[in-house]
Amino acid sequence: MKKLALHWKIIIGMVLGIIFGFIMNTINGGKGFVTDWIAPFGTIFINLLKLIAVPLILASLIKGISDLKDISKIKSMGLRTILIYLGTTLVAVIIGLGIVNLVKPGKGMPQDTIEKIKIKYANDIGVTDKLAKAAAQKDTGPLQALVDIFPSNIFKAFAEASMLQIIFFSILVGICLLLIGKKKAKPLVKFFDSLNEVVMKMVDLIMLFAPYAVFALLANVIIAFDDTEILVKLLLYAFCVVGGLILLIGFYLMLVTVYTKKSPMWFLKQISPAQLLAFSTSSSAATLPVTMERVEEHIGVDKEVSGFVLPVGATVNMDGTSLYQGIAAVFIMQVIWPEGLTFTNQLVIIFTAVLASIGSAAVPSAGIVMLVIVLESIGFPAELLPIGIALIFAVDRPLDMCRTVVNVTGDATVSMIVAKSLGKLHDPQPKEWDDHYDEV
Ligand code: DAS
Repeated sequence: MKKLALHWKIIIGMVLGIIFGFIMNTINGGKGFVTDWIAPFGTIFINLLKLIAVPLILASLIKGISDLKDISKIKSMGLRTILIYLGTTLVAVIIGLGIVNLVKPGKGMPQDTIEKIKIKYANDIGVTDKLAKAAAQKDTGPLQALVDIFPSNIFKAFAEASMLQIIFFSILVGICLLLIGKKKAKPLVKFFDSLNEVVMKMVDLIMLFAPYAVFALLANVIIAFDDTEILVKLLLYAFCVVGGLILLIGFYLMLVTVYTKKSPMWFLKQISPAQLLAFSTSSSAATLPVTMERVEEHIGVDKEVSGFVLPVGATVNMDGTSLYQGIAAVFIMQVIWPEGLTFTNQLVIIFTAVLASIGSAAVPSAGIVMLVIVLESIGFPAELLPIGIALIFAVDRPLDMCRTVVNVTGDATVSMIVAKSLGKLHDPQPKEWDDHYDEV
């Protein structure tokens, strides 16, 4: 039998994980079995991906920049990346606000449903924890995000996986390697060249484990669902978010087709393993090594572009999250604060959702923490915040999985556009290993 391509193996692992999770939900002690004996394999997989993210960013950025013919390209790449990222995030929020104002999923929610949600979730640790994280983030100064880019100790930045600090350091090293001249730079350039190859090989090896890991991750998500009654009441809201995310993917495919002249179906096929992992892990950061491997080796974006655009994107560009924040903020107001539904407030939501996506961490449920900041920006009553977050909490994990797929797809799209604009998008030459794990 022809060996199955990687994305089919992952899809089979996901489907079996979902079925297994539902079966375990019906068996006495099944949830405990999944938690104790299955879920850890998903955690191991995410740990391995996070393990290689830092060396991968370091090696691909330093190698990429030290290969550049002149430094001016870095400024132009940085400017294009930030401007395109802000543009796609703005489109995302506007799509979200358009849908939620059209469909009005929060209109007429029965009071008894609101009461049930309030009793069940308003004091849930998941909600209070997000409120506390948002409060901590709010207390920082206006330029804290800028200050946080500059590390005082690079080993601390590595230890904490502070993406923007690692990116800053990598760019600084890459530029200095260019400035000291090829002869003096050669030993370090060779080192980072080899490090990049080694880490890319680690991605291949780790991905062999992916189908089994997604089985564990999805089974663990399914056993967490125990509130189908409230989930049904939130379906219209969930459909607004998923519908908006699908429209946003369509927007990306239009950009890929118009700007890079590549087939949108070809693009989706190449990026699909990263999308499937984003869905399974709900973490752009954990998916980053696979996104980089797919974009570089299967889509043909040069390292110096992917090594900059993708880590920056995983950190500051979360279009799926921004779209979700627009919808969630208006949905919550439709249900418990209709007086806040003014045009001005919706303009403020656009502005703060774009900024909030820059502040969101690329980890599961980061979007909810930033949603609190978006709500506070429009003067949402503090005493209603726990109820507001509780309203969307029950259905947030599957929506987080979906919006993470879009975050990753958006980053890959922008990396193609920036590469094309700099003449750094070439026909991919997948390594000989690809037939080993992936016959795309
Ligand atoms: N899970 C986040 C990510 O990793 C997105 C979110 O929480 O909205 O992209």
